[in-house]
Amino acid sequence: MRQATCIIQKRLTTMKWTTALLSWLAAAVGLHAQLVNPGFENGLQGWQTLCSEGTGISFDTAPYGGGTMSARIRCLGGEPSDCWTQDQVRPMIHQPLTSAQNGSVVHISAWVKAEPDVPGDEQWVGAVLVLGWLNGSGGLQYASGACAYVDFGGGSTEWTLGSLTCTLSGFPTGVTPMLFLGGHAYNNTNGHVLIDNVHIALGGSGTQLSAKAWLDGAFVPAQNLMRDDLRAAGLIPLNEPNSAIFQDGPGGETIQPAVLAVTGNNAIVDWVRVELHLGPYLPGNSLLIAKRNALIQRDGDIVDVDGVSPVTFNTGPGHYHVAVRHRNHLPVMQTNAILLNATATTLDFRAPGLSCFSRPAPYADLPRRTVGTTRTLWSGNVDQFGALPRGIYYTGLGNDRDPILQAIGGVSPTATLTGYHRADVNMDGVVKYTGVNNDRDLILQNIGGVSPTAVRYSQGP
Ligand SMILES: [Ca+2]
Ligand SMILES: [Ca+2]
Ligand SMILES: [Ca+2]
Repeated sequence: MRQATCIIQKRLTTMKWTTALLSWLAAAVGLHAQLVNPGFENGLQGWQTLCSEGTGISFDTAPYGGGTMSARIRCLGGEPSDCWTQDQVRPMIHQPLTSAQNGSVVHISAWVKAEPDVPGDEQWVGAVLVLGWLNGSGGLQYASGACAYVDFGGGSTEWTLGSLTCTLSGFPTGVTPMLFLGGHAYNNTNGHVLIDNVHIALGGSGTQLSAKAWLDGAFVPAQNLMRDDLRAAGLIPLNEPNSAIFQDGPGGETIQPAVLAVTGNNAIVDWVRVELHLGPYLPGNSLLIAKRNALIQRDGDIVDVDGVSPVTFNTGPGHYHVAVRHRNHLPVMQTNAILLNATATTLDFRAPGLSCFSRPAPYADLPRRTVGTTRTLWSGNVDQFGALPRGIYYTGLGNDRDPILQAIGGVSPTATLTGYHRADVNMDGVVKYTGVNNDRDLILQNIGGVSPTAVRYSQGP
């Protein structure tokens, strides 16, 4: 077995210009764990390479959600000598890992695809990731350990998610940790690796977010507020209900009773879940880095368990996709990863201009509901699991309507039930199947209002 070599070419910028740009960006926006041009939409801008001009990187079509371009790196193709470095590490593209140091936990994800020259050889073609540094003569160097030299996905002609979480160690004093990416072909194969959407986050704590959203079930357009009937009736639990509903953990967030005494625009409507994801190009196929069970106010502010502060996550700075979940709404996730750190960033899921994930056909659907000039999370997802693909169903096995009838006893459709229940779609504290303000009609309305077999597909993670 011999190793093949991938060669790359810096195409759009000179090294000096790239370095100047990085320095300027770092100063301008307080760069932390942020890669420049992580999706190769500007070619190799922001990326550096050890190779000379004229070698083999090109650009190819991107995966769904990856923009229009990906980096396509040649393996085994007439490599110039300066593309070789010590230890036979093949040439790679690289960027500094701003803010990272020994002891830093690093989460990295990227989309990877193998393109073997001979069909069927894809199992031997994959991406390689190195966390290292440039030595005194400008060559690649790396320490041993989990963060050093990693096979990073590929092996398939389909786009797949490569990911790594590790702790940096062995970096000499004074060097800048660098992320290097390239390809690797084994077993006498030739080909390319395609790479896109390289995302990075650092571990730690204290990352903050000020998100805003509307829950459609509680939203009252005439008031431009959500109703807080659950709070007013004393029905909101002091312990987060989400971990049991979403069947994950650890959760355990609690609130003090005084938080639920606040009235007016900042009154608490309910619990929600906010999640930080890395590297998705399809909903349901991303890497969950951190989550927090939080509260949502009548005016849409999503706040931490004190009822007023931005939500704080148990992770460090990074380039995240933010998702919001609620126990009887469809989740939503924004498309363009944003930089989050210890200074709260605002993200408004009510804004029409915010791009949110949608699946490719045949499960493409509006990720949010349009209400006048604003956007809400779709209500009526009473059963968060149920029928597949996940979504809001009115009929069939695992639909979201039957749980309403079951909640009120399953016999008399005119019965009602007071309390904190997922079947209470409009969040007024009463589960109701027929009559004025019932919870069933909203489901029919949200699947389109015409055909009861229509489905509103979930576009969330
Ligand atoms: Ca791209
Ligand atoms: Ca459902
Ligand atoms: Ca209700």
